[in-house]
Amino acid sequence: MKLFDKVLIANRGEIAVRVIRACRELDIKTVAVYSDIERDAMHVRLADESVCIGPASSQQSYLNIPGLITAAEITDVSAIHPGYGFLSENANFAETCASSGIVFIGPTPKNIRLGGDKSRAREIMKKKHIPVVPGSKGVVSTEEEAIKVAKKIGYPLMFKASHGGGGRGMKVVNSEGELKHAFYIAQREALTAFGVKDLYLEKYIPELRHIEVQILADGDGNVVHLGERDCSIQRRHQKLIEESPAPIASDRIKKKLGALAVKAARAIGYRNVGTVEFAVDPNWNIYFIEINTRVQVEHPVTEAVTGIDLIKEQIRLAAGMPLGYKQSQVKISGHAIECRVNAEDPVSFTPSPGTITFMYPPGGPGVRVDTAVCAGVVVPAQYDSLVAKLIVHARDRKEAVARMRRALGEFIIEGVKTTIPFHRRVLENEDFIRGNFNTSFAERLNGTKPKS
Ligand code: MV4
Repeated sequence: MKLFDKVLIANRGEIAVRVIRACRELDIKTVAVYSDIERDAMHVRLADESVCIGPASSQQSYLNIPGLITAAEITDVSAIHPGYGFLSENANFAETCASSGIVFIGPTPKNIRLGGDKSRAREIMKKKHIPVVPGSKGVVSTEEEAIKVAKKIGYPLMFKASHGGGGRGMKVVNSEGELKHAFYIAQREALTAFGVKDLYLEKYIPELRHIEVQILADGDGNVVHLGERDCSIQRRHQKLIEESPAPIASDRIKKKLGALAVKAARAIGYRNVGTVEFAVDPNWNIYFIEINTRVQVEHPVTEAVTGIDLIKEQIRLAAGMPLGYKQSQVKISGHAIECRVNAEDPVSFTPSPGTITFMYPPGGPGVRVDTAVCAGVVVPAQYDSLVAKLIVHARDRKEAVARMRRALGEFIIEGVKTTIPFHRRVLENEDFIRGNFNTSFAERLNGTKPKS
């Protein structure tokens, strides 16, 4: 049975290439879309057809809903895959696809809306007895209300934008004296960045591990999890290294994370591919943080340890196929690590766009490189700076670390600065090797944050 005849990929770069590969293996024809400056991009060359959707600016191309729907109509596709970023978590886009008779390869608009409304998601999880960080009941609309909540939960605490994401619009408050100012700053930031000023409060957890669980759900109430990923190595909310399983975590903690994620997905009637994000404190207390309703950049580490192709599953589920396996059939095998190679200065992380003059990607046993660039290609300044994802898989974490070190040693990119030297330093770090790290690790390594 054919899932779809033809799919349009509303994205660019390595994720567009990744989706095209899945479609080709499923015998589905592909349509790439591109902006003026990406006429010769790899995703355009690899797709069966392509359509120019506008000028370089994302706003006028990859985020242009009428342009994308028109491209889908003239190429007669039956579905659209949004990738990550851009329109992947835009409920209006998912709805527009549906009303145009096009399947949106992702969760329902309702799922996406709830994922985007973090204070409401928090309240739903509380009702289902999923642990959340102590904080406000729903949004805090006034400074007086915030002070009242703060008196109850204590300092430090954190304002978060209800409709925020990726860590933007968050403000730590250390005392009542700071609260008023932080409230108005956070409110203004939320309004300008997300168009909604709503804030909620949470007790601030220092030194946390960011651990997320991959879930799959069909429309018949079947939900499975595919284990967890530790994404604690990040800087300014940009993840840099992810791995699966989570290092050091006991089997009991991993089981608990998986069960909580499945419970969370059921609580909201989730379908398709998603991620439940948790904060894990130094005492291994687990708190629900938010739910991400897209396929994530770091999905390959989960693919490596489960052997499951997440993009194919996404497409199958969107076509209405039931989940093909039960939880007991999901087996985690070995250990996988991903390093994000960005065209950025490896110390300051400032973008380094330009022409790649030479590139030699690593290979050999257990090595995967997801990229859409090669020598001679321009890394544009207009989009995110990710140029390649280097993923290794080995029998255990020790071997995965050695394999990643070996692969990073082989990787040559010239013409633009990259984060490869940063990754080489991390892979030699004693604390990283021991699995002893949290979200402060990258800043400390670069000397920008003292050890408390
Ligand atoms: C937190 C937190 C501490 N306490 N929530 C960042 C991403 C977003 N999804 C959730 N994030 C956090 N939520 C509570 N209650 C710490 C983070 C966080 C973080 C905060 C400030 C600076 C860097 C950070 C890196 C990772 C996570």
